Amino acid sequence: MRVLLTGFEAFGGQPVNPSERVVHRLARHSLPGIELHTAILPVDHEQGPAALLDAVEHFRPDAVICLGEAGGRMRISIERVAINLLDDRIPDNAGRQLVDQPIVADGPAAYFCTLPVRRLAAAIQDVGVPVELSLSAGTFLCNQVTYTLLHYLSQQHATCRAGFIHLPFLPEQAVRVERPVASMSLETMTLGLTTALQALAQCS
Ligand code: PCA
Repeated sequence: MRVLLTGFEAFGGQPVNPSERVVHRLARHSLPGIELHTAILPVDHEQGPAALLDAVEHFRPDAVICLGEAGGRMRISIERVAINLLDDRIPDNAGRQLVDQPIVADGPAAYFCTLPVRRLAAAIQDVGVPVELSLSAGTFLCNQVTYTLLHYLSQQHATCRAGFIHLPFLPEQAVRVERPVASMSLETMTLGLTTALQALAQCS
């Protein structure tokens, strides 16, 4: 099974993004039954979605898992839906702040992620890593790339499964935040994602 795994570069004044770290860790593992391709996406409303679609067209994966940071979440969050809305609380890394705009004019209101989300969550939980299913990927880049990807795959009538997983802060990020905030170690996140990839390969 060919899997494309993506992360995002750092944003919002943080020095790192846990998703980029996890992608780099997983790129070094070899997992039975999986041909893994990776990409790091810019936090940029134009270049981020474009880089993801380029990688999909280049690698022709059977499944895509996009990763991103959701500082403040307590668990690995497997997203179930992407909505047709951009509404930024902060600017992207190119300084653009988009408010109340559709991602695709006249596109459907939402797409469901097509990964086997419950099976992935059960597998991650079984190895002792905190995980949850989430009904909101937000209205920033993570939601935008997911919606853009699901829209593209739907237009292409592609069988490729796709979805998004948000990660908590790393401990080194949480210590920089004044209020008490949850974090998860890179080792624990990597175990969770390795387990998710193995579960995905078993579903194919
Ligand atoms: N998280 C942001 C964008 C990049 C990232 O890692 C989000 O949740 O939209």
